[in-house]
Amino acid sequence: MSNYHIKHLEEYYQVYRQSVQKPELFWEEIAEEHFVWRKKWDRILSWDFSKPEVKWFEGAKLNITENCIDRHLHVRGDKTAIIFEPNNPDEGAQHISYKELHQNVCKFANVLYDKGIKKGDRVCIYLPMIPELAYAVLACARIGAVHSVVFAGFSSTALATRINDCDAKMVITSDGSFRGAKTIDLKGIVDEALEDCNGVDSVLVAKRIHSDIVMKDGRDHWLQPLLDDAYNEFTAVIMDAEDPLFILYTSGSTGKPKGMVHSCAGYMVYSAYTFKNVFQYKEEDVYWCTADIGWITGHSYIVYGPLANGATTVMFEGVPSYPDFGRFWQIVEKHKVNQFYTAPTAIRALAKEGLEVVEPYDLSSLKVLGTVGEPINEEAWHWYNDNIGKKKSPIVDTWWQTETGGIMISPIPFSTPTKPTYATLPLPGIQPALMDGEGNEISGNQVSGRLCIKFPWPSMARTIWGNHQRYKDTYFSAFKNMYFTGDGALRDEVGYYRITGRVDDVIIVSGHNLGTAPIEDAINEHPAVAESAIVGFPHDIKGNALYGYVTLKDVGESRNHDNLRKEINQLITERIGPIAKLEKIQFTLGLPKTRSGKIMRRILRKIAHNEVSNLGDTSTLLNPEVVQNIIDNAL
Ligand code: 6R9
Repeated sequence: MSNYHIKHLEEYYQVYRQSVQKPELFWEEIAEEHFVWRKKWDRILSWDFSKPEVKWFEGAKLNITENCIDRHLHVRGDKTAIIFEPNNPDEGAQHISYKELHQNVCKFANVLYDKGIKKGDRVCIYLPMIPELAYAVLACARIGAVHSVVFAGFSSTALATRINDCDAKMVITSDGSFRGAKTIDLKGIVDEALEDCNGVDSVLVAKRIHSDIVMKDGRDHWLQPLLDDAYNEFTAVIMDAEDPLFILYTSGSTGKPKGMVHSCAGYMVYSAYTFKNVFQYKEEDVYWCTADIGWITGHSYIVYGPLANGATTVMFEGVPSYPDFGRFWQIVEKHKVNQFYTAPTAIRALAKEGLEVVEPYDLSSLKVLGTVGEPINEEAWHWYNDNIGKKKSPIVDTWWQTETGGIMISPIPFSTPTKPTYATLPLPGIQPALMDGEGNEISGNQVSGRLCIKFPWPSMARTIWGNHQRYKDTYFSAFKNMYFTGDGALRDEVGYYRITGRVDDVIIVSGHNLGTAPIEDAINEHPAVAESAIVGFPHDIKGNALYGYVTLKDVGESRNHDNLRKEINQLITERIGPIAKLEKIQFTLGLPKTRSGKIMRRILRKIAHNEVSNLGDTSTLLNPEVVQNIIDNAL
């Protein structure tokens, strides 16, 4: 029996038991058999959640790109590693073999080296979903530089914050990007961001949309000529197991984004192991995850996990609606996709378009369907199951986080019976716990509580870049000796988990985590605004949308409210990005506050949900009178 590739339910339970009884042995066997190491570890695991400090495979030496690329060259060098499907279907797909991937990554690593990038330096990558993005990520890993990919939909301010937070020396970008019928001026956004970033001394620019852009002398370099001149071999830099591999920013409930730091060895082992099991990937399969590499899903399940298994992974540049709403299904047919992984928000948007855009396509290649990013509602689950999977492809509802590095709770297809809206069972090695308000673990089934994890797993983030205290406060302080996820969950009668949503001030909109604080900060920058509060409310397509309550400085403000709304959303777009725009903006006389001055979001949330009959006790508020006014004017 191989504990690397689970094939039926009894095997799952058996492997799971082993993984919990002897976690070190379990992960050692997997690390030993399925990866190449320059030197094996001295110790499998040491950990202390009170510090918190976690180390996996300490003493081992490796380079993840030797596992994702080099070791495949002899066995599957001509196999397609990446299928690049461009925004415009008329452009035609590109098939990049493992040999070509090797050459491109080596050349790119040489370019980085020539520009002075060394092991440990931070490189910010701000690119659309084009092959250069994958090469850039892997080239950083090959040279030992820490990549920080910033989703190329973030604004210049958001980009600048992320560049400065990790002191990136270099930015890799493109002249622009295609998104459906639109183009976006990425280089312009980078230029604006760099006005506030002194540490960046070079910018590499890939050519994608062939727009006229300004290149700053001495700082900006076109990428392609450098790649053309670069040597196509580059000896991978040997890394320690616990060296940082990358930083990826995620929203927090307060203030600045958190730069989650992932390590080389543990991340590699876990992303590869979970990819193999959750998607039941077989050698000839074509796998497609529709996420952007700017998010953790793209890191773990477009790049590292699939490539570490020698898989063929599709990289799609475009959007589901261009040139029409059949685009996803057209790609599935075209590349005979076997595993398809997307977000509930995309499923809901596509379901709305009716079956006319699905039916023309042959989806018979599909074997496994996945979802990630937010809870999937029952209706969307059934639509996906009936119309895309034709009731024969199991849906893996995968729960995990940027912080966890890999999928934590998910069915294993063909082993775990699925249940709509349930992420079902923990993967081997994962020990979830539900906690009550007093800090006690809730045992038994048919219970709900706050979701924690009580034992380390290899791909957990090791720290927040530059702020270990915040890492401790956010994840390890709510419950003693537990990693706290920020999510609520319930466990049904057979032990299946259902994630019920965030229990903190993070709102998930279209699968993107948005912290309320940075959005409120952006709104409050508007000269007419006194203060604001954001809550989520249910939205048919996005899952949640944002409802903003805004108090103006001059309550009798005579300016047109619609103009103010536009200006506020414009500010949010500039500071964070269009994903954080408010669906509804209500101008209020005041915000309900506790006597200590804390905004009572609970009440605002209920009003936004139109559940005003049950607001609870508002008499203890500092200003109970504003509540009725807010209810009367609710949108
Ligand atoms: C991978 C990713 C993490 C948050 C997480 C939770 C929500 C993710 C989910 C899910 C219900 C699922 N989430 N997957 N909720 N069911 N299958 O999305 O990472 O962007 O960091 O978001 O997303 O609330 O805590 P990230």
